[in-house]
Amino acid sequence: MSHALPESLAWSLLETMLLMRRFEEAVVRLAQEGHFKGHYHLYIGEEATGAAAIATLGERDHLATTHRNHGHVIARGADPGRALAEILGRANGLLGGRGGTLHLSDPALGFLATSAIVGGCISLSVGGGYACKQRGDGSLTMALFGDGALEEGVAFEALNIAALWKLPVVFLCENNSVNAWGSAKGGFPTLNHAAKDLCSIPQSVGIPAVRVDGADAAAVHDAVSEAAARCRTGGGPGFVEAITERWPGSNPLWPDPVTGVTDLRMATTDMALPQEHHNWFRHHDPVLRLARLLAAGGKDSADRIHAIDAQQQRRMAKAIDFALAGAMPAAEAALDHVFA
Ligand SMILES: Cc1ncc(C[n+]2csc(CCOP(=O)(O)OP(=O)(O)O)c2C)c(N)n1
Ligand SMILES: [Mg+2]
Repeated sequence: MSHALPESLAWSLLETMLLMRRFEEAVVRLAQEGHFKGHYHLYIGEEATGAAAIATLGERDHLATTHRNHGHVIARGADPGRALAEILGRANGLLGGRGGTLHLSDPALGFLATSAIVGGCISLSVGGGYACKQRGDGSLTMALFGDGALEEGVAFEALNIAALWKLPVVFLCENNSVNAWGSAKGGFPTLNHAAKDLCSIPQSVGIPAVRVDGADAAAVHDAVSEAAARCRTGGGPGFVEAITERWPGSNPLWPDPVTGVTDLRMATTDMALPQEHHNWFRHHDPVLRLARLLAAGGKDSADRIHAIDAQQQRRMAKAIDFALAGAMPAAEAALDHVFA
């Protein structure tokens, strides 16, 4: 694998990842201010995986995702205002305010129904892959799921059928359990699996599987491109395990923005990194990591990074206004879309 991104791709991934990051920073703030209720999950720490993987997809491809979906929907190009409005349960949201954070998706962009049933998206993606194969147009379906999803029985069945029928499905496992507290320490639930090597699960049914550093956009892009190319030429499914360090704010049951609002000067200048969460800032924050690589280009590159960020922050400010201006769904619409 080359492990280097073409420069224009690196810049466009940074742009996507910054929008994802600023989006999540807005979500946690709006939650804390009481603009929506209920549990939610942030994608902070996993941006390089979703951005790089989704960048390999074409218009006709499908995606199926999970409870930790915000970044996926943004990376696929959904309108951040309508996505935020959906999380706030507003009628101007992507799904009319009926899906909320857990089912956030944009059907017009090829998202099959997003499932917060852990493992649900894996089986949906097999149906999507079957449809792609029937169409015979070289399209594929990508399943984006957490490591915990591999515990579910349906995951093994789905891998087996995809392998038997040589379906064009890219199974992207986002393993965010490195340094996760897990339920034992009072944190968010994480993986309990007898298999210590998660790649051995797809490999047992003959699906090629590779493990990459999920905070390295180039490594993810290489691995997913290879799996996708095999899918598109009839070679059957592929599996990529992208490993990321758990963002400290996603350790407690309720997200807590412990690392603050991302300050890109940590990548573009030699400013001292905060003592607390030093390792996160230095080694694991995928946005800072890509920004550091690009900032190595010198002052013009650093200026460009800040300009892109300012642009994404302006986009998010408009998105927040749009979402907060949205009305709640009308009471008389409560039974719309109810089939039984
Ligand atoms: C079928 C099912 N069982 C249990 C849950 C409760 N639950 C929600 S998230 C979660 C952990 C999921 O871990 P993983 O798939 O790795 O996703 P992560 O949150 O780590 O991104 C569990 C057990 C659920 N939503 N669905
Ligand atoms: Mg997980």
